[in-house]
Amino acid sequence: MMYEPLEFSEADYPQVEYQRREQFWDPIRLAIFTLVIAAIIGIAIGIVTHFVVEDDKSFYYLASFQVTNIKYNENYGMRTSKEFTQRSLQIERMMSRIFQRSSGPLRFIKSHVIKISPDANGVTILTVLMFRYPSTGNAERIKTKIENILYQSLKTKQLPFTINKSSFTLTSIDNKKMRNLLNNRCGIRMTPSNMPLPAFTSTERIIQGRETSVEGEWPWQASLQLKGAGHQCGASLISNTWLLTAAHCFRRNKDPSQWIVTFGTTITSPIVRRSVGRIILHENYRRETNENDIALAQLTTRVEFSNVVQRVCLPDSSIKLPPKTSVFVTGFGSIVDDGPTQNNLRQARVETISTDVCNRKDVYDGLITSGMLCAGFMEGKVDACKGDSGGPLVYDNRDIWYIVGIVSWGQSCALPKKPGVYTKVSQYRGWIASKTGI
Ligand code: 4AZ
Repeated sequence: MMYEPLEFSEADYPQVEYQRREQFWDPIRLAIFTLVIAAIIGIAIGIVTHFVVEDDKSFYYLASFQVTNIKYNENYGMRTSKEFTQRSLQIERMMSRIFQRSSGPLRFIKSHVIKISPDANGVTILTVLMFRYPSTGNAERIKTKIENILYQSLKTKQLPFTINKSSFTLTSIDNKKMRNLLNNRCGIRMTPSNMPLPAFTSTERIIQGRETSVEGEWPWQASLQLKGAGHQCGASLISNTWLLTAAHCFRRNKDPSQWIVTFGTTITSPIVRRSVGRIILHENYRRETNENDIALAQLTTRVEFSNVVQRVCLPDSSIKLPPKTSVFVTGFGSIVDDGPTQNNLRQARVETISTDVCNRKDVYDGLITSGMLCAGFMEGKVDACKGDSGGPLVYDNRDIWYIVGIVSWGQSCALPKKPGVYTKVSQYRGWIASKTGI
């Protein structure tokens, strides 16, 4: 997948002047050389001890407090609304200001607002707070430290929101409770050491190039394979047993017993493998027009969620992404038109394109219907391609990922004015619920 231009750079071969050995190894050079090597070894030992010996543990808390200078807005009730997202970001930024650079071994990792509710004096904020502390720490004692830092900040720091000190409560919670609070744990990426994997790592990676993704970065990505024929399509995990994919993936074969599903970042050594028990195609899928290109596949046995296998969140049917919103598409598809499947999972950042623009005569000339969504770039260059079909187009809302599209079709790959066309998941929210109860 992820068709991106190859960049050829002309290598400059420096002219190397070879010196004679006796001249090179004079005593001064030897001394400098020894010092440099010693410094490198010292730094290496320092890095290793930092990671091995400094045995920090994560501590999670649920904080609740009143803010008296925010008026409640009814859109705060919907977690994907612009109002909730913006307010939450402001609150989270304030929490960073309060807890960052606090002295001692307590390290603030992040906060995540989970609820803004109405209150007689303004609003009540419910937020998860994550800290790291040496494993010798005790949750109750750390709680006192956190409270002290907060009370100190209320006195000394100029904060944008007025926190009612007497309303502040802090409860220690475990990892499982924390993940359940964060959107019932869908759409969350974690590193192997149980730290949240922030969105910016992916963006950085794309700017640098077209590296394959790391384990746990896209934990809902699955590969749909036909027995004897290998990878055919991508799919996304939306519960312990259900996968969302494209209807056109089953054109060749609709028999569930002929399909297997794998999870993990490579095709050849998957972390989890499952058989398929049921395939449900959209009743109104039309291969001539690509309309309603959506399907569900149910695994015969459930998968357990972990840091590397996780479900993606389904968006509310009301979610609206403005044009040019950054979204990511992932898959094992080819990197050139008609090329082979890739063994390593790849990712690409693309941007949503309005249906009006996508339906222009010089683009797709009216072929984009209300159940479709265009994403890519008008100049081409980055796109999904053959073999990425059925896979996810995801949107990051404050480090929680939502599946907004399913790779469906396009004229060739990465051509100018021919962006990728995706099934608009929000349009099928009711259909998914009617078949799966999710
Ligand atoms: C395909 O053949 C296909 N550029 C998938 C995606 C796109 C084109 C073709 C989008 O499965």
